[in-house]
Amino acid sequence: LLAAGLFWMGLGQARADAAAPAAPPLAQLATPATVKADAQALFGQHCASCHGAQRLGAMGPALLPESLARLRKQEALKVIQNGRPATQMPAFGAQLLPAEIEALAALIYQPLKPTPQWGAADILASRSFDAASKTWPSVPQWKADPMNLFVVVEGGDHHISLLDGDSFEVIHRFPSRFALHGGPKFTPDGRFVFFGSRDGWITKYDLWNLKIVAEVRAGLNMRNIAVSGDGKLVMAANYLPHTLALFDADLNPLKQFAATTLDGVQSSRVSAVYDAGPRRSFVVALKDIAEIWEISYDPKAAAIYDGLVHDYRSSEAIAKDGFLNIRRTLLAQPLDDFFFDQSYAHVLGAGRPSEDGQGKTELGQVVNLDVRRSIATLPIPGMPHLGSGITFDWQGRRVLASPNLKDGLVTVIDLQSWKKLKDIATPGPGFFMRSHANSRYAWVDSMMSSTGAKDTLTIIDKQTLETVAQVKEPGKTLAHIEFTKDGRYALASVWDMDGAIIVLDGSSFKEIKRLPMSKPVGKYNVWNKINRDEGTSH
Ligand code: DHE
Repeated sequence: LLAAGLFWMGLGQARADAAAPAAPPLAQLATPATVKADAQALFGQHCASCHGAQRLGAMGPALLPESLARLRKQEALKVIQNGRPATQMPAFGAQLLPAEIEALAALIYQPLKPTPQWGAADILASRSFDAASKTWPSVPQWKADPMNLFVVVEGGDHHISLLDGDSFEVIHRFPSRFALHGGPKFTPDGRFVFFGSRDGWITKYDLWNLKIVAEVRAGLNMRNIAVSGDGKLVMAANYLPHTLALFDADLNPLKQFAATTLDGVQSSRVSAVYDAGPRRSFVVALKDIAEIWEISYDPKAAAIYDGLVHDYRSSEAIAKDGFLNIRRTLLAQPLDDFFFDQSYAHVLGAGRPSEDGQGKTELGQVVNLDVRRSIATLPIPGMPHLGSGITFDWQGRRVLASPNLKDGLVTVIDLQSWKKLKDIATPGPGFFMRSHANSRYAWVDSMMSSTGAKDTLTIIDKQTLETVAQVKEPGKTLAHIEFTKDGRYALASVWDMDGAIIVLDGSSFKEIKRLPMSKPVGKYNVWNKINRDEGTSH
């Protein structure tokens, strides 16, 4: 069979599905009870060659409950029936009986027993590395400002486009791993970028030579990756297995951390890992354990670090001084998503309601990483998306503004008193918020709206905290802003299979240019990222 691509393609999928051939009404599909189909045998025959015999993924993505958490069963049936446009997933409607399709769809939501492992040997065996990369020129092999480059993740057909942030022309386009998620991470010189996929693949790409340097599979279901401030280490956060995996800059595996309580009794999915560059540490949120972790790569151990990073697995010296070991802060409840203040001493975090709906996680927490405890609660209603927060100065104080996944509002919080200054109404719940140190305005989407406001970007004046304008793309999902290096232009995504990047003037909000893109889920400006601009995500 051809390589397949069954996976939820993210928000805005409805349109892509509309383009696919119509599925028969689901009521016509026989249930497994009426026709006995051997799902395991069918999987082996039709799916295993691309998705792996164990459903762990191969050329196609993994088909495990963990990776399908966001794909409704009805959608899965449709994809098996009709295939997936713009991917290599073929349609099985003509070859399989409806009951067989149902049986396959049911199978892929069954957890694997025993739970699949992905240990050091698997990680090592998955790694590829282009040894010639050491000889590639250390200057860009293209003409444009390498600092004003945008890396655009096109989720529709799983490609990356590199966009010149001055001419707004595409310099290069190449295929990515399936379903990248989260922000790509850059080395401090802006030369290399690391991408993380939901299936656990990390790709290191040389932006100056337009080639892949190395790849490794860090886990089976991954959340995100972080690159150390010095560009020497890469950390991956996994849901499956319950681990963090550490690599050197060429993706040689260095160490795995089991995500468990200190006594090892309870294990947890890892929600996210971020680099706290100024603290020289990774900070880690755990989904199922009420702890936040800090893992230091502080060069107090510089001699050891620089000399031994490639073979420190054998070095006991490192284990002694806390270097690359877990420092736990105990919390009242787990954090799902968080944000650093400018000093990086504080983590502003929020949980999520538990999956059984019983969890009470309405309030955010402020955790001081030095005193190692929660020092305040944040008065934020709904479900703040703190990971998308931005900071700026307002009337002589530093404030944080965060969108909200549940309510149509942006909450502004004083970063000294931790008090709420204002809720700014937006037409619907938003996912991403952005500004730039040079821009007077902050932009937020309403892409979580269920009442038709997905097409609206709201522009807020950072000085008055008032809404000053809206930009609309009627009937579409308009989301995720990133600014040019100088903060003059804001780039927004039309989140469609035949979508676009729209370049908008950052002051007049007028459209300057439109570039066709395949569901450009996110875009990242090299300069803003490596300089940790206050208006962008970290
Ligand atoms: Fe994301 C970033 C978690 C669903 C697109 N998302 C992140 C990060 C986390 C996260 C922890 C920060 C990673 C980083 O940059 O290092 N995302 C989650 C979820 O928990 C959630 C709600 C559920 C899930 O299925 O994981 C979720 N995310 C989505 C989507 O449905 C989105 C809209 C589409 C998609 O492609 O999956 C989506 N997430 C993004 C994007 C970023 C991101 C584009 C990077 C934002 C940035 O500008 O840095």
